[in-house]
Amino acid sequence: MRDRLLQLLTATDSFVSGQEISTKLGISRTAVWKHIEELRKNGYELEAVPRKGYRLTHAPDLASADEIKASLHTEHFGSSIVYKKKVTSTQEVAHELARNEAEEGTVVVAETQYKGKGRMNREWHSPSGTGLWFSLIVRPDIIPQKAPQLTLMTAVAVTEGVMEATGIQAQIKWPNDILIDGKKIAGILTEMQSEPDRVQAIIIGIGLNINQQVEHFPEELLPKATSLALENDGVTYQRAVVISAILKRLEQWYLHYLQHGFKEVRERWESLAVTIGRQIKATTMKETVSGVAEGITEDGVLLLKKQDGTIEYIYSADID
Ligand code: BT5
Repeated sequence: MRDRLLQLLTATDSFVSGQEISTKLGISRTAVWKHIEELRKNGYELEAVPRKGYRLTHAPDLASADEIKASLHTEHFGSSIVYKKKVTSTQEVAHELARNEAEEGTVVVAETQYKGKGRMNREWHSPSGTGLWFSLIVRPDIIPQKAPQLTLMTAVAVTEGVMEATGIQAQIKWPNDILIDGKKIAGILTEMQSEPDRVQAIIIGIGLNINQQVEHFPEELLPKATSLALENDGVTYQRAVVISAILKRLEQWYLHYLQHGFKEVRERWESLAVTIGRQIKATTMKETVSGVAEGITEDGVLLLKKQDGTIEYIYSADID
């Protein structure tokens, strides 16, 4: 009920009458008033004028299920949202849900993670109430070898979602970083539950720095990380609106991918990537290789053209 009420109030800058709310939500005028009071207790500011109705003047920055649903325009991504104040990692919660048959499109979102993780068990810094730390469960009918394509698809969706919600130009760094002006704003971690020849579930984890100010970052991250607020003169964003934009893009790209395959995802990825066409250094588990990033393969493998003209296939590495 609360998400539908919020949807009505956020859809317009002007007043919504108590009668209209009562009719649209199928509840009494007294119930409307009670819900409005409840919103006020949660930090919403509403103007109430007799015979005109209610007008939302301020919404707090919350990323709970109700707030997200109020701004969400998807078919099924986010139709089930599990919201937690504090978790080890949203990936862990989502894995558990996926093992217990959670439906495709389920989203786990947390205010903070105390064991937020990156690739290869690196740490993901997730200070409370500042960013978006969430995991999405999908169940594509694909072979496990194709799963890396979903990391690249997610990078495209996050980049587009960020640009749409904020107007700030973002770029992709292979394979899973989103950058603004060369600094990391988001990271993606895709993990899989599968049988030998079939994917059962893919858990797409996304960490996006939104409202952190300088003091929220540990010193070692400051030179290489940023937040949307820092890129916007310290002015903060509504996290629910940003996640809704990302989920919308994710759903669109995912449906496109299932229907038409990886080709257009790959083209879009290459057009948004900073890495392509540049001289880079790829540090893999066993060596460091330098060359020009030529593009990616159908499987999301990075193609690196070395000075002697030969092509090196980079499956997993850190790029400088
Ligand atoms: C990633 O790994 O970039 C994937 C991060 C995925 C995080 C999400 S949050 C929701 C879900 N639940 C989880 O537990 N994880 C996912 P990688 O490419 O390995 O980058 C990790 C490195 O990024 C670290 O070693 C730091 O250098 C840096 N880093 C850590 N926290 C950061 C932050 N908040 N912003 C920018 N950089 C960060």
